[in-house]
Amino acid sequence: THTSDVSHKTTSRHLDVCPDTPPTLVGPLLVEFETKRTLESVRNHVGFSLHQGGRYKPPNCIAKQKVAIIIPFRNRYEHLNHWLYYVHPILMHQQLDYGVYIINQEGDGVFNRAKLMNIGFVEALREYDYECFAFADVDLVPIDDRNLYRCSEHPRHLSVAIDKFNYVLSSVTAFGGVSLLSEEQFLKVNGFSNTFWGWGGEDDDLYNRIIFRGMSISRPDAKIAKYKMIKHKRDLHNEVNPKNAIKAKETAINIDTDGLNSLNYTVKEILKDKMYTFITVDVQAPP
Ligand code: UD2
Ligand code: MN
Repeated sequence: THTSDVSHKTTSRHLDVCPDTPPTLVGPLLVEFETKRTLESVRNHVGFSLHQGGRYKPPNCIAKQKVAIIIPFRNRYEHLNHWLYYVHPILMHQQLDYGVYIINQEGDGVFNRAKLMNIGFVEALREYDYECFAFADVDLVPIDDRNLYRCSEHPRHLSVAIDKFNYVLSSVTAFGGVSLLSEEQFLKVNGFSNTFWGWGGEDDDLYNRIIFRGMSISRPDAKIAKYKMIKHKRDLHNEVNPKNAIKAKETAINIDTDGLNSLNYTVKEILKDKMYTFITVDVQAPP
């Protein structure tokens, strides 16, 4: 009868695990940053399928992975609008169960990208049972949705071919930009170091940690792992720190004592939008 049909639909809806290759992918995408995008216009564009806090789950299958996207942030609102506009639809096409976490450094102290990543890892896990963590710069937008934001057997570097560098990988040990680690992999390396203040070195140190703990890194094919970087100058209070290059050579000395197990910070505010969870933190920057 009609009524039993309805109850069948609502009570015993059975979902299968999503396919390995999402059928919803489209391939190369058109990405441009000339258009001015307000947060409001982006929300109208992508907000309808998202849940509060920048959360999404594929409606017709069970996602292969639960992924937290962690974005280190301070005063890059224009970039953030572009990122949200382009990357949300990509992650949806990829059929991920995901959440977007913007970790905003409070104040004008020296920026600390790596520490913000560690904070994002801890704060995201407080909210949901994430298995995979994508540590992603706000200014990098993939231009091919086949570049899956999924963890694999080894830590994974996704930003292989960036327009700024003529779509050529800068070095075989490059690990900055967008990189993914499973919870287990991230715990194994004690996360990022917390002591890379200012620009540079923290990505190399994470790479060293991975090698030091007996893992290697993997990368998708450069033909699909393509990105555009939104043009920018070096930010104020994120000057190159020459100490960082030296520190990045001392990973073996720091890995056990400097990282997730020594992380100290204060959450100042947690703001939930449809498109993200925006967490403002005091990272205790040196005076
Ligand atoms: C490179 C790396 C980046 C990181 C950095 C050194 C690539 C492709 N990128 O990027 O991952 O290792 O060097 O630290 O290898 N940010 C703010 N506000 C600020 C400063 C930084 O939001 O005031 C965030 C933002 O997400 C930005 C990221 O930190 O994308 C990295 O900073 P950047 O874009 O200035 O560094 P860049 O492009 O040299
Ligand atoms: Mn950048």
